Order: sequence, then structure tokens, then C-alpha cells
Amino acid sequence: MPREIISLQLGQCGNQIGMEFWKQLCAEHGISPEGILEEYATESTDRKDVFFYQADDEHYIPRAVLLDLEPRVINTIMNSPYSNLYNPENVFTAKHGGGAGNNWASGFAQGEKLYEEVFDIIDREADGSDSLEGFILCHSIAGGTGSGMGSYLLERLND
Ligand SMILES: Nc1nc2c(ncn2[C@@H]2O[C@H](COP(=O)(O)OP(=O)(O)OP(=O)(O)O)[C@@H](O)[C@H]2O)c(=O)[nH]1
Ligand SMILES: [Mg+2]
Repeated sequence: MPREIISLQLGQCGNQIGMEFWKQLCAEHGISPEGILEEYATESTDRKDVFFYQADDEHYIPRAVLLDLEPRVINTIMNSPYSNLYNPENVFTAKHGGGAGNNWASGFAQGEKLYEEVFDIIDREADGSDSLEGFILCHSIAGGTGSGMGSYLLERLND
């Protein structure tokens, strides 16, 4: 039983630190930036299923959801060597692209409006787990998106 963990990264800080987290996990499990199991790691007995799921024999996809109210940081990730690692359906940026302007209340209120779209992604990811252990939320507590929308997400996850 894998006891899966889903990671949610939110806002500039959340996505930047989340990116580094996934780079490290890939390195530790012998998974390339494209999600391909490296030759030297094919015999290993580590439990990759907690943080990744397998699309085919050698292709691993992070149980990660990337969220932001502005596109810049996520675009940077999607233009990096790790662009093919993530499930593109788990990447969400707000259509207006204006962020939350360092304003907690703006982030919280926008989170409320985006509830359906965001929780469709999270629910689908949770449904893909056999025995979900929990979530990691990576976000700053300053700013607006990570802090405000992050608080909103935590409340809804608790529900
Ligand atoms: N440690 C660390 N802190 C960061 C990083 N990026 C931003 N921060 C901190 O996060 C705070 C600002 O929050 P952001 O994450 O940029 O804001 P946001 O969640 O994108 O929200 P918006 O206001 O909508 O842009 C400041 O205190 C920054 O110093 C990072 O990569 N590492
Ligand atoms: Mg931002």
C-alpha cells in the first residue's frame, strides 16, 4: 500500500520551492527531468509510488498540483527541462493573470471563486490514490496567492 502524498504548490514562493523539491525527489529516486527512470535505478526497491505514479513502465509523473494566480513562475517551470515531468492537467493559472497583489484577502476571495476548477484537479488526483495519506502545501505566508488562497485551500481540504 503506497500511502500516497499529493503536493500542492501555490504562488511564486510555493512554485519556486516546490520546483526545487521535485528536482531533489527526482534525483533521489533516479528519475530524469522528463520523468524517465534512469538506467542505474531500474533495479532499486525504493517506494516511488508515494510521490509519483507510473504512466507506463519507465515513465513517472509527480502527484503534484501547480497553482498560481499569475503565470510567470509556472511559465518558467514549463519552459525548463522539467516541463514534461508534470501532468499538464494539474497546472492551473488564473485566466486574468493578475495575481493577488500581496493581498491575503484578495487571494482568499479568489480562491473561493476558483473553488470548482481547483478542486476538480485535487479530487481527480485524490481519486487516483489507493490509500491517500495526505497533502503537502508549499506556499509563502506573505504575498497574496500562497497566503490567502493557501488559507482557503487548507480550509476546504479540512472539510
Ligand atoms: N524562501 C523563498 N521565499 C520566497 C520565494 N519567492 C517569494 N518568496 C517570499 O514570498 C513572499 C511573497 O510571496 P509570493 O510567494 O511572492 O506571493 P504569491 O503567493 O505569488 O502572491 P501574489 O501576491 O499574488 O503574487 C515574500 O516574503 C518573498 O520573500 C522563494 O523562492 N523562496
Ligand atoms: Mg505571485
